[in-house]
Amino acid sequence: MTEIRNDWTREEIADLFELPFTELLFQAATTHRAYHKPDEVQLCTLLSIKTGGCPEDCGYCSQSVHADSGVEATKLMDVRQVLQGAAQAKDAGSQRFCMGAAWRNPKDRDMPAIVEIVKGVRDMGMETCMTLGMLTPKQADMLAEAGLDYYNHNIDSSPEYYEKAISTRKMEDRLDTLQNVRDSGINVCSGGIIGMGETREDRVGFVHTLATLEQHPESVPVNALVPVKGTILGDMLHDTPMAKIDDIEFVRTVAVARITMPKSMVRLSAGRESMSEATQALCFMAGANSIFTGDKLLTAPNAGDDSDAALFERLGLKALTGEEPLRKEKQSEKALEAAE
Ligand code: SAM
Ligand code: DTB
Ligand code: SF4
Repeated sequence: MTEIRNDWTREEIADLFELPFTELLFQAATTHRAYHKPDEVQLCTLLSIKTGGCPEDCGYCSQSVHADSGVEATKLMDVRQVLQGAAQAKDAGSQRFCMGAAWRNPKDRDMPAIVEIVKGVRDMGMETCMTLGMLTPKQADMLAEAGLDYYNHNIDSSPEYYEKAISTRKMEDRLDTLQNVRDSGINVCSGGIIGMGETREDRVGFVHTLATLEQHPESVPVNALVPVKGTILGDMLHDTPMAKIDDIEFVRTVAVARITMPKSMVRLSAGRESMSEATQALCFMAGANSIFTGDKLLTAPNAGDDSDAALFERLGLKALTGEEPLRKEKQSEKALEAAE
């Protein structure tokens, strides 16, 4: 069995990126098979529980107040509404419900509602994931106590590229929160975005940062930049010669993440909507074994359940959860009961 290592060097990771594509894919697929069933893909669904108006200036994000993307700012959704979303996701066969808030960090006054949401979704029998920005150790402990299964907090890129994409916080702030999450006992979900104009070296640094954490994140989302008009990076992609990420380079990144973090779930995350089926198939071959389903990510469109069902059929893939989807009415009833 492929050994789990936390002592990867940048050179070793750069060498993996340099392998002939067929060899890289073979190594990644071999590693994948040692820890996962290659025909099973985990289905996760996203819901933005607090959209827009975020004070951070992440250059890719439609929800930043610094972007002119037209995304309307909302307040935190009420519990009942969130549970309805979770019920729909469960009916559609999703295993995990991931909830995102456009915050730099949650305020202490937000925590009781967040705790109630975690408990409610968990009671419906779904895995819960939240991404709320930076957390203090106390907040992480509160979420752990509520039963939160995963916390998503992306490092997004290499330490060097990070400060080019975001100025309002540092990579170390991100790593501190990841440590707080780890210490609380919640599973860690951390990945990043490919195609922000970073170099190959940055992609090496990005994988290196994750693969040398004391314990690898249990989930590693690999997003392709969704170029949203009105964001700095989105506009660069639309209006200047900054090239869209090459599909083969994207697949290489997935493969290198798989080889260096064999046990983790590698999620083919944002950006699937503009990816061909052939590229997605290569990502699954390279070891991606998780996706976001449903027709919306947080604010951006996603591939949608029908096209994913068709893709799974063509590729002979199946959803990781063995559970039969419940009837809509039945599940919604349960969700509403739980909210009362
Ligand atoms: N505010 C919280 C935070 O930043 O951690 C949670 C929400 S934030 C939208 C979650 C992640 O979505 C970001 O870390 C980033 O990796 C990803 N993301 C945001 N906008 C994106 C885009 N346009 N394309 C691809 N990924 C994006
Ligand atoms: C992650 O790595 N990707 C998801 C999730 N974690 C929260 C978010 C993708 C956001 C895509 C852009 C949008 O919908 O606004
Ligand atoms: Fe805010 Fe998160 Fe968007 Fe950054 S990525 S602007 S922190 S919502």
